This record gives sequence, structure tokens and C-alpha cells, in this order.
Amino acid sequence: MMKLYSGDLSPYSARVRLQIYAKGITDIVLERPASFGMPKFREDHPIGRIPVLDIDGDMMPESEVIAEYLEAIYPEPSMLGATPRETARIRTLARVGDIYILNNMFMLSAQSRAETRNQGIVDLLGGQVVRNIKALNRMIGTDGFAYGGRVTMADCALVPALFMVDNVLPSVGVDNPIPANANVAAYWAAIQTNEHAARVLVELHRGLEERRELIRSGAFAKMMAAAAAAQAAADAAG
Ligand SMILES: N[C@@H](CCC(=O)N[C@@H](CS)C(=O)NCC(=O)O)C(=O)O
Repeated sequence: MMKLYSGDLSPYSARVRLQIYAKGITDIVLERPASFGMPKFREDHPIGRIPVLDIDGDMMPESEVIAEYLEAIYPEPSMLGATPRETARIRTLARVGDIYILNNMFMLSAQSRAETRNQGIVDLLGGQVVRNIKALNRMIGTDGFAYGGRVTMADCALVPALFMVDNVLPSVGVDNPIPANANVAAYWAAIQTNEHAARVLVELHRGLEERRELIRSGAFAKMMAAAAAAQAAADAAG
């Protein structure tokens, strides 16, 4: 049986989970890898990030690659278009979610502690997010879905990306650009009523609350320091 190494707060994992839920796939086990964040995980997985799809010991990283693979082996219901041109539109929107929004948001999320914030990083990446939300505003569907009136690979990438913009961008001191972009705001309000999107959003919020509690208690800083020390020791050992 296949396993998806995943975590509640991992937006890239949430992208694949949304696809799994919307397709009604029930034979993939979702699991948080015990070694995630430790040298062992990076030893076992060169990129060292989740999600990873474990196909009987054959490890496949990268959310977009996993999404395309799942689409190929579980073609119904399709999360792509009815024509090659529609599929290209869906993939373009998914790339806006992944590369133009989520990648910048993910890099920005480490800047939420005001005491250690690097304002140059926030200005650079936050500026990109604001610009790209404006671009999305001109591209996004106006019927409650990213494209074509049903859940597609575009929604799978955009829901976790907009979750990060809505919930994490203000914590690095950048105003949330969603309300000022009417089409994105309408999409964001509508897609949250979709049962599959709502399910991953519950998981993402649960993960964010857990993370914030670990930060409040000081446990997160200790975990990060322990992981960094273990990684430095592993690197030094070659
Ligand atoms: N491009 C990758 C990004 C995956 C990624 O950054 N995952 C994060 C969690 S959402 C992670 O594992 N971070 C661990 C690290 O940065 O060491 C994908 O699309 O899967």
C-alpha cells in the first residue's frame, strides 16, 4: 500500500491531500515521518522535505510530481482539463499557487519572530506575494473554483497557498493582500465551503495552532536548536 509522508501544517503536503480527498482515494496511508526534521530524514531523502510518496519503498518527492503521478494512476475524477488547452490553464494556475505564492510564503514564514526578523527578506518576498496575488486576481475563476467549475489541480495548489497568505503573511508584518483583490477574495470565500478544501483547512489550522503553542512554550526553539546541532554533527561526520 502507498504511503504519503505528510504533516498537518505542511502546505505542500496539504496540496496532495486535497487531491487525494477530492478524488476519493482511500488506499494511500497518510503518515508523519518520525524522523522528519532530523538528519536521518535528510539521509534517507536527498531533498529532505515533505511530502514524499512511498510506493513500496520507492520514494517520490515533490508535491507537483506526486500530484501528476496520482493523476496518471487515478485518472477519475479528473483534476485536469477536458482539452490540452484547459489543462495548460489549470497547470498555470497551479504554478502561480506553488512557485509564485507558496514558495515565497514558505520562505517568509521563518520571519515571523519580530526580534530576529530580516526586513530585507520580508520586503523582497512579501513584495512578490503581493504582486502575485494581483496577478492571480486577473486569472482566477469567478464561479467559486480556480478553473472550470469543479476542483482541479489548480485548487489543490491554491488553497494551501492562500491559507498561508491569510494566516501567516500578517505575522511577518505585511498586510494581507487578499481583501483588496476582489476576485481572489470571492474565490477564497467560496472554495472554503467545498468539503474537501474545508477538510485540509481544518488540518492546516490545527497544525498552525500546534506550532504556535510550541512557539509560545519555548519548545519549538529547543526542537530547532536540537535539530540544527544534530544536522551540524551529521554534516561534520561526513
Ligand atoms: N518543492 C517542494 C517543497 C516541499 C517543502 O518545502 N516542504 C516543507 C514542509 S511544507 C519541508 O519539508 N520543509 C523541511 C525543510 O525545509 O527542511 C514540494 O513541492 O514538495
